[in-house]
Parts: sequence; structure tokens; C-alpha cells
Amino acid sequence: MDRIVTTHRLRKVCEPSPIWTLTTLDEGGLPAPVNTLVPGVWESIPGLKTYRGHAVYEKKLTCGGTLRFVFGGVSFRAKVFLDDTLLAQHYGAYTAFDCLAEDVPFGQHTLRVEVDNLFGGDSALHVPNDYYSYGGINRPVTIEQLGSAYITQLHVTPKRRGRMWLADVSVTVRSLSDEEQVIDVEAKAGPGSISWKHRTLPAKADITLTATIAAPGVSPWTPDQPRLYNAEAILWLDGEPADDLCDRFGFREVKVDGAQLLLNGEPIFIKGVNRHEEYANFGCAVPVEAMMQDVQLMKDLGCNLVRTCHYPNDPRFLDLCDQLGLMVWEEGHARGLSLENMQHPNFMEQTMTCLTEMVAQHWNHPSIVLWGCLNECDDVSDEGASIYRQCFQKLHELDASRAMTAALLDRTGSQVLADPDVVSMNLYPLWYHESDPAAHMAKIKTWVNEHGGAGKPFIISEIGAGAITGYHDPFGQAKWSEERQAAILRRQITAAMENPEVTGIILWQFADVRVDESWFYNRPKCYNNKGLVDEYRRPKLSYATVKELYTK
Ligand code: ADA
Repeated sequence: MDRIVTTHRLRKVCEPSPIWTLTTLDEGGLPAPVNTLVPGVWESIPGLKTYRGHAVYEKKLTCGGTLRFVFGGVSFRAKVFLDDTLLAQHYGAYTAFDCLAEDVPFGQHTLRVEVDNLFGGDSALHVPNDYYSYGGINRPVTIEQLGSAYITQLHVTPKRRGRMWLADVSVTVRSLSDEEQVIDVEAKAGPGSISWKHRTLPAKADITLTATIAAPGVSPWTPDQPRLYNAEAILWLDGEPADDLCDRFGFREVKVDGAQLLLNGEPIFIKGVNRHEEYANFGCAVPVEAMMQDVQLMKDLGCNLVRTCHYPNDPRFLDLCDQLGLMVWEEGHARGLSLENMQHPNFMEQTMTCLTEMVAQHWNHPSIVLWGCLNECDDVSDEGASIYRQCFQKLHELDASRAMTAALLDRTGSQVLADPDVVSMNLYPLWYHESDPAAHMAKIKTWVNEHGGAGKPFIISEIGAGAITGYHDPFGQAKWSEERQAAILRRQITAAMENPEVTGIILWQFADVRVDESWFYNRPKCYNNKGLVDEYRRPKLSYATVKELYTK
């Protein structure tokens, strides 16, 4: 299941059975091929907990015709072959990619995916970091059967005009034929619909059809009442329905008005958590049941937003946020990269590709209210600041219907405070330094105001403290005890909520996550232990504290 919504009723889609053969190729791997489940990461397999290297996934398929293979995510370099023919290559674990095999003779074929998770070389974004870069096919794989043309994209953008709602609809159709075709296209978005008749689709080309349609009588999407609507595009060839693409969307508007962030015209205060897409031994191949439980836990905590630190998430998680009413700050992949990291020859290309794929693939999710990029990268040097500006501009060009931001490091010297729609900063008073949270927030906000960020919404995009599950100090004094974490969070959250210049707070972090072994010094068990719940979602004492403050 690659989504929790139906995406095709006409197009034939199959999900191959989940057992694949995995062969590791480098030292530290397994002596013989093993069976494994896809999606999954190889670190779940006994003996491969720390394997970093090359591996081959293979799957025998009985199929034929024109096939489209869709990979939800492969961590983190992939080469896809059908019977030794290279179909596609992709870099980066957290966005989907597809490939076509045309006129495949019906019969048995082998789908082979060469994967590696080796740092260095051409990799600018996956570096040893304060989270783990796993190896494997971490998100679902689907196989689609196509005809001479198919719909590649259906984007619906809600618009508010006073009390009226409209929907901008955009449908892209791609020809796989050597000949020009005449097509009809029909699109529905909630109560509205539109038809385009007798359009010419040139040979082997794309066309995009756009329209604005009225949506009378609809209810808006809000975290309390997350009303969703269906969208559908149908392609007709020779008078017959030939292909379709369906999705869900919601009517909601995100606007920045001075220092306020408005949802459907109402100011919002963000009560959020940061969540890495990771679950205990399953790594970044999170089972959908665990995704659902995470969203339910966040709602139970009283959260209205989750930040997908530090990369785009599985669309099933976003579907669940749409469904249950949890706003999302989704961000491109990049954490804590220095100027030197950002000068890697592939950095710009990989960063821009990730942003472009993220926005195009997750466009319709009403839960996404903020796009983010470049967590705690270099925003101090001229070159770093210019890269931030290029990313902000890119996000606006891709989608101006949402606000954009970046979580900046708590330091003076940032040159980009005037550039994002929303200024966001990661602060750790009482954990990395002993400052009083209220005084520290006031000091930082004054500095932000004096250096270009005045009059914009200000979000504390990370704040928190560590605790090891089960380690107790009834006096609440010992660092890493559950009591000390709860006490620190109480002061941090209270300070943020009492500061009228703060637009929201996003706690670091929802759940404990594995980190790269090179980070072991400050990270007991090689985990970032600042979760409100541990990696198995067992609540720490801080869970109750946050719930008390967030639901008050
Ligand atoms: C940073 C960073 C997070 C995490 C956190 C921490 O703010 O953005 O990824 O490393 O610090 O735990 O120190």
C-alpha cells in the first residue's frame, strides 16, 4: 500500500509480493543471499545492523506491456534494471521516482535494484549525521500498466475569495506514442468539475491543462475539522476512458500577515513536535500502523503540527496527517551542513532536486502549511546566505500557496533573517547552556528583530532536553533523567507560550532516533534521546508534562 487513498480506479496497478532476494556485496555483509521484505531496511536483518555498502535486491515478475515502476523511496543511491537494462538512477532516500519499460514481452522478468548507502563521493546530503542514513528499499514499490498516454500529475490548489472557495486544477498528460493523439480530459475537485475536449497531444510530449473551478458549499480543512474532498482526472482516448489519477485535497488557506500566521484567516499558535521518520528496528521503513499510532499520539499530546525533520516524508504519513488533522511543516533534506559541505559540487543540484520532487509529489496534502529547507546549515557566510536565498526563492517559485521557512541555528550572524516568510530558530536553553528560557528567547528575538526578522512570524523550531527511558532521579536534578527532561520542557514550553512575540514552538523531539556511530560522544546508545517517547513509543515522564501544557 503506497498511499492510504485510492489513486487509480482505471489504471492497472499492482504491488509485487513483498518478498525480495537481497545480496550484500561488501565486507561486513552476509555470506549468502537472504529473503527480505520490501519496503524495509537491511539494518533490520540480523547481522546487518551496521552494514554500510552495496547490495542488490531482486524480484522475479511475470508481466508485459508498457510498465511504470514507482519507487516510493530507496536509501540512498539506486539503480533500477529490468533484465539487465538500466531503467533509472536516483539519489536520496526520501522522495519517489519512477521509470518506464515499454513494450516488454509478456513473460518472466527480473527486476533488480542496486542500492548503496555509502557516504562520500557524489553524496552531498546524506552525510554521517545526528540521524541514521539506512540502506534499502524503504518505501513501497508499485508497478503500473500503461497505454499510449497517461496522466502524470493532478494538482489541486484551494483559493479563498472572501467566503467563497475555488480550486485551481492542473492536469498533465504524457504521450508514449510516436503519433499525435486527440484526447479529452475531465477533472473533478470536490463539488466542481471541468472538461477539456478534443485537445491535441503531440507525439512523445507532455501537455498541461489548467482551470479554476468554483467549489460552492464546501467546508474548510482545519486541524479540528479536517474535511477532505476527492479529486480525480480522467483521460479519454477514442471516446473510451483510458487512464486516471485520483487524490484527496482540502480547502484551506495559509497566509502570513505581519507577525501572524493565518490558517483560513485565523491566527494560529503552533504547538508542535519534530519527528524523524523512523521506528525502532524498522529504521526509516516505518510500518503504516506505527505511522498511524504516531499521529494519534501527537493528537493526544495536543499538537497541531508536526515538522518532518529533516527530509520529505512518506506520503502515507502525510495522508494520515490530512485525515486526522495535524498540520505539517515539510522540509527538504539537509541537516547541519557547513559551508564546506554546501560547496560539494553536487550540493545545489541534489538540494534543488529534492525540493522540486517534494513539492510536486506532496502538493495536494492540505496538512502541509509550511515548506522548509536547510536545517542549521551555513547562513552566516555570504555564500551560505546566497544558497539559502536561492532555496527560498525556489520554494516560492514551486508553490506560492504555502509559507516557507528554514530552521536556523541559535547563533548571531545569520544573514537571512529578512528572507523567509517565517523566521524559525532552534534553541536549547537549559540543555546545551544554562540560560533561563524566557530570558534567552527574549534576547534572541530582540537580535532577530534588529537584523531583518522584525514583523515576521517567529517559530521556535526546536527546543528540548534528553532523557533515557527508565532512568529516574526523583529530585529532578540528574541530566538524562526523565524527571529533569520533564522539568526543562515545562520551563521551555511555558516561556514560549507566555512570549507574545513567539508564533509557535516545535519540540525536539517526538521519539528517540538512532544516530550515526560517529556521533556516539554525546549520544548514549548512539541515539538522540530527546524524545518524549522512546524509539518503541514508550512515553517518558515528559509526555504527560507536554500534554498538560499543550491541552491546557
Ligand atoms: C539541532 C538539529 C537536530 C538535532 C538537535 C540536537 O538543532 O537540528 O537535528 O541534532 O540539534 O539534538 O542537538
